[in-house]
Amino acid sequence: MRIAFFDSGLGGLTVLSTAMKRLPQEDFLFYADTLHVPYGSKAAEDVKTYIQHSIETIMEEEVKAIVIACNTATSLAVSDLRKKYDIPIIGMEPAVKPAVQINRDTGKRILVLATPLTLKEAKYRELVHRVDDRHIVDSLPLPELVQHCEALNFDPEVMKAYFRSKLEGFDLSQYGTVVLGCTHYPFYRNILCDLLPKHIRIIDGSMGTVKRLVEVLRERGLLGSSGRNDVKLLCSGGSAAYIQKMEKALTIYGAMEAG
Ligand code: DGN
Repeated sequence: MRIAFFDSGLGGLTVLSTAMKRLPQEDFLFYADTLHVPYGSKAAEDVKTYIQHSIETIMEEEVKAIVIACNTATSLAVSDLRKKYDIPIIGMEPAVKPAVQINRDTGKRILVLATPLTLKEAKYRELVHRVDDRHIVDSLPLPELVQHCEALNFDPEVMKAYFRSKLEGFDLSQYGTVVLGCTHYPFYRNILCDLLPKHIRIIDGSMGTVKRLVEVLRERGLLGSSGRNDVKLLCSGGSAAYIQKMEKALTIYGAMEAG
């Protein structure tokens, strides 16, 4: 059986890509709710309905676990989904906890980049409240970045100009870590790396999520040994053009990671 990954669009491919490297003997399914991307600037109740439909579609396939490879969808729906389904459901959250640990003794601040919806949700506020005892976490919504990614806008100069405009007003010398709190954003890691002062470390939640996935599969005796690292790509609306776009994005990200 396959391990399913779900996102509104291309972002979750960054998590899938990490999982494919870590779990070469598994097969995967990736479902993008492309009819409704982006989630991050829509009404929470509408997005919950889209997520529910997407999960129902995924459950029609033979899957043994679902990774909600989307911070926005996790913050809105993961608890309800866990109540409803028996198979393991692994969620994501912005990597605030590791960022606080990294900066515990540096005297530097942390900047979390995410969608407006993720940053607005109680789950995020509770997370920050729980781990940010020294009040060093700031956040910045990037409402346009998911659309840039969906349009495969990876031109370094155009995107650097976008990030510069968003980061205007931040004294970056004060920051030690930037957290990519949306699974679309790691597509821009290299561009951000070029742009940000060299002392800033950029982290995301993929590794932590995949580590949790492996633990859960192991606990439940679900780790595979005969998979071929095969990926089945699906999307709402079933557009062949979007499936091609997903293939292209996965290749772009794989090359970025390798380089
Ligand atoms: N990739 C999603 C996330 O991690 O929040 C955002 C997707 C969206 O539709 N905004």
